[in-house]
Amino acid sequence: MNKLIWTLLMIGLIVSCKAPQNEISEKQKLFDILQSVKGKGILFGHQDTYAYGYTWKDVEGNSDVKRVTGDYPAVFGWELGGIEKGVKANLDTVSFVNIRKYALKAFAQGGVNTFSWHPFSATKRVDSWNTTERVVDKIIPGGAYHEAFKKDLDALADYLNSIVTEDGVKIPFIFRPWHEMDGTWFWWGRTSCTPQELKDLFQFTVKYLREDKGVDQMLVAYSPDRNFNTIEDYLTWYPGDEYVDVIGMDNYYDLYTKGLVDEAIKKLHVIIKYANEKGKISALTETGYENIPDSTWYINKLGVVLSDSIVAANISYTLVWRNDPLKHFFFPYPGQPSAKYAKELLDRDGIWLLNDLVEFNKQNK
Ligand code: BMA
Repeated sequence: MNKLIWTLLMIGLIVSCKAPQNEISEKQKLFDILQSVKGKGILFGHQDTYAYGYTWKDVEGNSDVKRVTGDYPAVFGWELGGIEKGVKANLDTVSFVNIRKYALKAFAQGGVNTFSWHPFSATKRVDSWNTTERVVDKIIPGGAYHEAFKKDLDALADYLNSIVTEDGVKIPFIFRPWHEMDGTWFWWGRTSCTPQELKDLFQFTVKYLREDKGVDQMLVAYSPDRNFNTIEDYLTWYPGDEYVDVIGMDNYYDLYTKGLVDEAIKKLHVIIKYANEKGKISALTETGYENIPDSTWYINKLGVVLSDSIVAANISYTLVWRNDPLKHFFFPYPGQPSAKYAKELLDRDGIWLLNDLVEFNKQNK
């Protein structure tokens, strides 16, 4: 056989052995699920739900959402702050070994995982809330600490790529970097860098993770806080459609006792419109009321927002923050005065916990 034919045969063999071109990636499957739940159910999420809650920590199968409602949340939030320092536990003392275990479990059960990241700076290793020095201009390309920042991303990527099932599947997730940049409390907030610097940081982060580190199982969420009225305001720091899958908003303030839920609804309408025009997901990526001083909050605040007809027809998920016992919790525990209201909301047809999502996916196969 001449050499050319032999070479062509070998190429043919290699191509035919590769996974079929039309096989859907885990990331695409996750995106499709988030799209297809639109108008049917809003997935309910909770940060750190398996890790700890009211008077317990790392108890197999436990979750305050489960204790109150009988089911797990459909969206599982986890925090990666600290991974860049090479330490064993995140800044909330949850070990990275456990976070991997929890995220794998959530995936195996049919849930959606999302990661937030409150990193320590690559400059002087100050925490995310320390705004005494400018950090962003020093870590973006061209900055004096850019190489140091790349090392932080290496650690992050290695960890994300280590969350692999026994069958070798890198589990898909939503990554939500540089959130609440319209606030002033983080070193990447609006008073600590320019919109362009934030865009550079966001773009570099996503590109480097995807292209250099092979983190291709990741959807990306853009999540400013509530400081916008128009789409122009909202997009001030937006890195571009090619970098973002989830058009999000964090919003605690408008849902406080003195807040105006109508404001939250209006802002969700703004992001929903943009997400729909661009074929993206929209979500209320973080909310809650610390220690739930208003026992009816889940019905009279969150419930009102989620039952607005445009919101109900369009957003894919929402997530309440973590349950650090007594002083910093956002979901009730059994007996806490708001527990019955939270259950009432989560029992509604249009608000989905894990079993609702699993059932839906079975029927959609
Ligand atoms: C914040 C607070 C902090 C926590 C951080 C990262 O909103 O809950 O206590 O360290 O998130 O989870």
